[in-house]
Amino acid sequence: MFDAFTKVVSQADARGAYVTNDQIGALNQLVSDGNKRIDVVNRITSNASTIVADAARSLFADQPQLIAPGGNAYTSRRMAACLRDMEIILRYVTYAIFTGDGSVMDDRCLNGLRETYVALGVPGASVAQGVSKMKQAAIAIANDRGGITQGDCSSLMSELSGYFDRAAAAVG
Ligand code: PEB
Repeated sequence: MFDAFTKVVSQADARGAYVTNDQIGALNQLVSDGNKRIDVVNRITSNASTIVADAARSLFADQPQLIAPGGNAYTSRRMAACLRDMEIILRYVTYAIFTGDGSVMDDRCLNGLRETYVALGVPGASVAQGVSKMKQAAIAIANDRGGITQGDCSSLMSELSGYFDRAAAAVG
């Protein structure tokens, strides 16, 4: 499990090299944009249940077979498991955006998840769809220009979007 700093150190160490000026520059930028990053984590974290519930509602509207008898979210037990899974994935996305590195999400959430879903008979493509719906909702909330100091969040938003895409691609 890395963050943006330990990832750079680990890669430099593997090459037996010093950290480069470019790497220092990039990390410096990360520090100076740190408040934006923390605001993003804060906004997603404090709206997590809305993000999950809205994405799930929209997923079930698109794929009503999931909640029909025999579907993978039919019975409250499976529905609860589904909402929980979406919440787990969202939580790991917040860790990734917080640390500026996706390895915690890869190692502790996505690794083997596809195989788990295959074994359970849960449709991975539907989970991926749910993740991409969470992405829309999370970005709308994180990128809301209201009530916050104005600044450029485009690279942060594309980084955030990338973590959701990575999670969706891991199961879809
Ligand atoms: C992954 N999900 C489920 C299970 C596990 C995970 C290990 C089996 C054990 C259980 O039921 O609790 N657990 C989850 C995860 C991590 C972890 C992400 C990461 C660290 O430890 N059903 C749907 C949707 C989808 C869904 C498509 C979007 O219709 C999910 C939500 N996951 C779902 C369902 C089950 C499940 C389990 C329905 C229960 C399957 C079953 O028991 O029939």
